[in-house]
Amino acid sequence: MHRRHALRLGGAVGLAAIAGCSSAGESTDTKRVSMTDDFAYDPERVTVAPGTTVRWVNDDDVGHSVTAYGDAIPAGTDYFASGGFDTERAARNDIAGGLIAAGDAYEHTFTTTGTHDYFCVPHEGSGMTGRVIVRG
Ligand SMILES: [Cu+2]
Repeated sequence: MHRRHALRLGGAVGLAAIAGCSSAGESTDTKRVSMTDDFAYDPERVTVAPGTTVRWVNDDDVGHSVTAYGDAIPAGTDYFASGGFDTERAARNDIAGGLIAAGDAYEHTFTTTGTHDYFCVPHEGSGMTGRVIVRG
């Protein structure tokens, strides 16, 4: 969809169309969170409806992870972490394996209502933490 707009329109008009296209493409089913160069998730806290996919995009030039706190997600919900780890411990033990490279993204679809707290393994000490609240 973006490519089609880009081909049809050139220059600044094309860029504006792409920008408009992009925001229109972010339906209520997807929420974008940026990983920024101040070691932060932006927005740090999002509230979404069940079934929403949160897409974390690394807009920084160093790697970051999205790693759930195993004891700060709703009981019975699947653990989530970039790198596909099953536990927080496994994610902490393989820092490199969970890193999202510059420009890359990680997605997780939230189905369970409640609060989901997560952090970046290498930058937790710098306060790089975030929260997804799923509210029906
Ligand atoms: Cu980080």
